[in-house]
Amino acid sequence: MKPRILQTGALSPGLDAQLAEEFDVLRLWECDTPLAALADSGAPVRGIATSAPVGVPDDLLAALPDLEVISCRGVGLDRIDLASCRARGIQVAGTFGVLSDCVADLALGLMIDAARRISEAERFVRAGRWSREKFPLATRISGQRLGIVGLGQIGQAVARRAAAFDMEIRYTGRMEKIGQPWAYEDSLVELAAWADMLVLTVLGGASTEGMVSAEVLEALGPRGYLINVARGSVVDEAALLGALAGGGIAGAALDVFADEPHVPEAFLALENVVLLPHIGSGTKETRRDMEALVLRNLQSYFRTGAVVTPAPDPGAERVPQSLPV
Ligand code: 8YV
Repeated sequence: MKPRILQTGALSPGLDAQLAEEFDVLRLWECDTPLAALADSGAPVRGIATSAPVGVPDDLLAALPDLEVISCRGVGLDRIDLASCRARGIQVAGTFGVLSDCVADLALGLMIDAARRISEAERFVRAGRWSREKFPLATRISGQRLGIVGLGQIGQAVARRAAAFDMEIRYTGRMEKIGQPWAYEDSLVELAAWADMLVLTVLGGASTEGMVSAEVLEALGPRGYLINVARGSVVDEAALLGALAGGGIAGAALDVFADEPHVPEAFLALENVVLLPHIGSGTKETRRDMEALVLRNLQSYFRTGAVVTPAPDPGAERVPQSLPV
């Protein structure tokens, strides 16, 4: 008999089909009343396939007493209660190792875009302004100072790329990483004060919520740029809007927002911010690899009792979630 799993939302036509072939899948997003559907679901639900932006709502987790494994497409597991999974012996897997390059590529793209004003210049040409006006000078990124917040796999991939631009690199995080060539700075405010560009690659969740505060932005200063490819929750968005509108920082480039897919209206009116719809891992190649790993983690669990790419130790890093009513 195929193991019964629950899928929180559509992932991709290919992966959805593969999951349906290997498992007895309860497609939660197609149920009008999800919790009631669980009650009538027949065999006990032993696994979940989900994605990072959806995670596993707390009331869903609580409603699945037989759950053994969660396989998540993505590495940001801040929407899954890892501590309670651990307490219940539920294995949680993310797609670690296959998306770092893509997210780091995008971070570099955003650094260059923000400083060289690429998106703004493109809007300028499209608006037919080139024949009448001069586009203002931008800022060089080669040789500038880069502060990385969170030197995990993605942060390190950003650092390696930035080194090729002769950037001077420092980082901050929960602790100094032994064996890294980059200088560690334990204060985020100090790092921001030193840096020309601050790139966020840190985990989301309670421990990092709002850590890029008005004080950090003030330290970054009127010549500084903020790049966020981590989680919107890491930044105090109201403070960022104020800093961008008032010249407190030079510019920003954001792939993530606190309440996706809603982007605060005030950002749209600003020229000095690049806005993207959370596309860090959004390439055909990386999504293919992520999806293969979502499937492999479930297959491996049901064949051997262990997922392939487990979540690292849980902190209290999560946002409380609930199912839509
Ligand atoms: C998402 C992400 O997985 O890895 C993460 O934490 O946020 C992304 O890669 C992606 O949006 C697809 O769900």
